[in-house]
Amino acid sequence: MPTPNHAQAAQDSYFMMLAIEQAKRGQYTARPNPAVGCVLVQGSEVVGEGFHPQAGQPHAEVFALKDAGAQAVGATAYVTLEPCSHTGRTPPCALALINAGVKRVVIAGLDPNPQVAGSGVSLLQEAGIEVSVGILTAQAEALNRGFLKAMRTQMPYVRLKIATSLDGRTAMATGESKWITSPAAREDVQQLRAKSGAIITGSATVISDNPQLNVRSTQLGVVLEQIPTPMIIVLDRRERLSHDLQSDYHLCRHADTIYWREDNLHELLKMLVSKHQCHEVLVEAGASVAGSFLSQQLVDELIVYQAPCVLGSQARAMVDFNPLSLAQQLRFDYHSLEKVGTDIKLTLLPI
Ligand code: AOF
Ligand code: ZN
Repeated sequence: MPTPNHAQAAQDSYFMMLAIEQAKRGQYTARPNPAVGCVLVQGSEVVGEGFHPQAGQPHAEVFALKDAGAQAVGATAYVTLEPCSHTGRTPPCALALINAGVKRVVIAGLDPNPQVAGSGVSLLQEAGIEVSVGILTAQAEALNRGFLKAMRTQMPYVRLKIATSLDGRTAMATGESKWITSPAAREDVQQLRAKSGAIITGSATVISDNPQLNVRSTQLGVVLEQIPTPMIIVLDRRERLSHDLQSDYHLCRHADTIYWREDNLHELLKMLVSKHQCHEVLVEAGASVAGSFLSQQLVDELIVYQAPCVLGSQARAMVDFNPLSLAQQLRFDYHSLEKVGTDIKLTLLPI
């Protein structure tokens, strides 16, 4: 027989899992705000659910309270992020929970936003509400890698995506690369783009592939119009895409394309957070850009879609990077491995 404490821990994890499922509903649309979910529970019954759909709209707690109505009195609230204590685009959620008569609040993790950062918890506790923090923290945080990193470090969370052959090649020597990976793998990339505030590419990729780099999937579970369009950053140090040439390419007709003509990628990333609130950034480019990001240790997550084909030793390598000895190698941890269509998707974390 589990002790009452174990029973409560199991119940807390279960309802937090439901709150995380709610949060996921906002994962492509809430930015630059975090994706947050909330579930209200009376005894062992869910009486209200909500998530934060879009910046400017009410927060998760407000939707859940509205859903519960009078049943919020005496309920336990499960929230995937510390309820806010500030008046931003919307009034403080901690106050809404207090005013609704919620008895206990269970929180996955604190909100590192300096305007909140523990003061949501204090506000609740001062009102006599029991607060528990730290339930399924890792799972909840996985939904908001960019928001959390940006709030803590003013740098975005950077994903580098590369599509390769089994022998790690990304194109033939001629540049021909359409297509190495399967349609299912390319569809999977749509999720990465949809999460990103900005997509970074290089002028060489624009010139050789004329990519669209847009979000166009109808399989994301949300209406496309609700997904904020990612900004496009073209790294163009050598000004290969002069003003005259720009209109020849898909990307250049995109309203939010920035041509970055300086060399400092760290500055670019910092600027994307401070000026544009881009908390998650996706790099989709060629070997030279990939090499720059990796060797400057600017990558948080490397995603490799690997197709089961061999392109041979004349084909292009996946990263321009020439270590002088084995000691200078780039190394990663395998985080996950998944079959996507006929390919595999490797997610790696640099060490
Ligand atoms: C919550 N519940 O569902 C979310 C929170 O400008 P606002 O009013 O939308 O506030 C945005 C900030 O509120 C955001 O930066 C983050 O700190 C917090 N997000 N808080 O209590 C929610 N989305
Ligand atoms: Zn709030």
